[in-house]
Amino acid sequence: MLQRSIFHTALKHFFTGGPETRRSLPCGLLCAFRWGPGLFWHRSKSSLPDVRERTLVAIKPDGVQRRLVGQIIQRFEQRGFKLVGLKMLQASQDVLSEHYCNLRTKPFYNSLVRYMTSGPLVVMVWEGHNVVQTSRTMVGHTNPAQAQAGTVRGDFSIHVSRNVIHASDSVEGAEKEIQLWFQAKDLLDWNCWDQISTGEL
Ligand code: DAT
Ligand code: MG
Repeated sequence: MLQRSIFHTALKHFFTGGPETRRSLPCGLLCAFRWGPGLFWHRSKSSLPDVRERTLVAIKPDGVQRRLVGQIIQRFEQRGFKLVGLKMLQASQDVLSEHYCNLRTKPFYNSLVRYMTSGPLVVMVWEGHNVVQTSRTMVGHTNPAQAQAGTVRGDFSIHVSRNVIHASDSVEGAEKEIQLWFQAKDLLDWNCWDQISTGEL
């Protein structure tokens, strides 16, 4: 229906307009038919800011052992974020000492590294508007005893030394952590079909 009215309007301009119009119209018409109503839908909309923001989320060995991977991924998917990288791995001491470099002097550092190397991790990169801050809210307080119900730590954990999940705490931190855990070629740029309903205003 929309295409038919575009066609009629275009024809009218073709016969009533000048030579310029006659030269450019066939190209415009081709585009209209090629892209259809989607072109016009997109034109009237603008994207949310920072839809390409990314963060690193890791399910720690206790989360994997307790088979919480599916439930945790589901929370991020349901929230509207886009998964752009995912892998399961056994972390090395080297990567962990880089990842937790600001905690090396803490008394719990050695036991933290022992715990983080005790079994596989599931490491992910999630993308979307405000994903860094929103993920931190979804993950909850570092100490699960203080984490709100409804957060991952508040629902699945009782002690700071077994707090199930990691999420980057700033955009700059996320960039560093993503580079540490992933190679650029392992992150996928793909288009979500629900982008228009979740990411455009
Ligand atoms: P977060 O993971 O919320 O960013 P963080 O960066 O301060 O918290 O600490 C990294 C991890 O170190 C945390 O997830 C669990 C562990 N940790 C922090 N404080 C601890 C403590 N007091 N005792 C034992 N482990 C602790
Ligand atoms: Mg941290």
